[in-house]
Amino acid sequence: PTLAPLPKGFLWGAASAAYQVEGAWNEDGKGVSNWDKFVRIPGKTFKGTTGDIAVDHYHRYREDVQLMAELGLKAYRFSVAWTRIFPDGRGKVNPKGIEFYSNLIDELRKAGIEPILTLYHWDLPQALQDEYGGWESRQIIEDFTNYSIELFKQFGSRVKYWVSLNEQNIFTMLGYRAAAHPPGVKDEKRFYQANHHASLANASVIGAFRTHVPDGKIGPSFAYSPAYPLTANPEDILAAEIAEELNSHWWMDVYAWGKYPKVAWKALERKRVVPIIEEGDAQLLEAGRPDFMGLNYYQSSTYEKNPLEGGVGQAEMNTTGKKGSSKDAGIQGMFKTVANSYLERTNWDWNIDPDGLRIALRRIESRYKLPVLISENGLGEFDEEKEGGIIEDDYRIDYIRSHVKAIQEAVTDGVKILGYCIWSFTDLLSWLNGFQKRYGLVYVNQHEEGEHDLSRIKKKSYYWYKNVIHTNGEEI
Ligand code: GCO
Repeated sequence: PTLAPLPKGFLWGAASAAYQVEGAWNEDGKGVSNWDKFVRIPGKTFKGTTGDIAVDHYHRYREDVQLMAELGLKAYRFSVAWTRIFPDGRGKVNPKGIEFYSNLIDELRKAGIEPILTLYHWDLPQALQDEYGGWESRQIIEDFTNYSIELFKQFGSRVKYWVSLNEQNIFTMLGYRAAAHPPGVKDEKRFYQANHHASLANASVIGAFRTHVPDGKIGPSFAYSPAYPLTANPEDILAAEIAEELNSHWWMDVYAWGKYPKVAWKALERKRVVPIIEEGDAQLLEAGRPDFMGLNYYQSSTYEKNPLEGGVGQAEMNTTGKKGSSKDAGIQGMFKTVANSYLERTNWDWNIDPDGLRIALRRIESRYKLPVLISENGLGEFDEEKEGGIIEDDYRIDYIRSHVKAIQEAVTDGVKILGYCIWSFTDLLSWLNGFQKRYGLVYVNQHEEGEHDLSRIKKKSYYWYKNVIHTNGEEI
């Protein structure tokens, strides 16, 4: 069947995050973030890599925007480092921080590129962690809201697309359940409580957005990995349903409706890990309905019944599969994550499943009736620079092509999709994997060791994507 054309004005984009690209970690009055601190703990990251320099976007943003313009990019998603705006998380604004993002936004707009601003992509001011435990305190709601309002006021007239929290499910799981990210905690109860505060902060910011940027659009970016049952055995089907509830609806229902899924709530109540809900929380959550669901899609997840159900810690945790993520400590004893033999896998052991993107989009449409902004999708691989500065990443082209096709199918199915941001524009620092895992359309000569001059080289995928944008997806 013929596929419906993508809407005019479709936001063909690419994305990044402050900590992963900027560098300049202690310049121009920037405060210390939780990541600045965490990466200095021996053994936490690949070869001890840090984002101190990252890919030096802070100093090279003009060159980077120039490359975006040449590509014909319609949108660029980036995040603001909270510590550049409020070095200690709150208090006095740092004018140099405002200046940097203001210049970046102007540069993008001059090039006809729509800025998509992410308020929080994991780099929390360390001062707030030290003072009151960051996301574990309800004080974070007020501080995150005030920081966001400052950005709404500064940039609201020039930026119309905003992402509130990036992958709340991942930063809370890896930070509080798997101890792989800061603050390095492994505790179910604390995880659910910190996550509840993050949901409240998210809703509070969306509420404030309505007053400050009435003509803008805002939503969270959720790392959704749709759940499949391994077989038609009803026990596997049930396991996949429970996984979908606990790993996805637990967040997306709260975003869309301000309510936790009831069946999952009951299950967690029995395990005594549900968060404490205070008076007024329900109203706050309900007032935080987003304009779109931001979807970060990398792969699907397959489940079977856990034969040891009721035991503790046997099942593997489902995140979007971040390497170095971890074993679960009990909740997912209700199901077991397994490999899907129908799907190929990347060198980082993530499955490649473009149909999963279509399924994810269809499920969001059916359940939440919200438009979707695909805020991340892409392929992390080892790229090799050949003689003469050539990077032939045909595997990335194949990956993106199949996912663009899935988007076209989903549009044909009736899903409303605002845009598609490839993760990532340039190569960038992988939080835990250094510079060996590359996602960019543009190669950056940056390595953990050896010579690196941070020069930018367009990959084969860059040229390919240029034509995709130019033909609005007709030639893929
Ligand atoms: C990595 C990860 C990241 C994430 C992104 C999530 O390797 O560090 O894949 O790049 O995809 O930060 O929003």
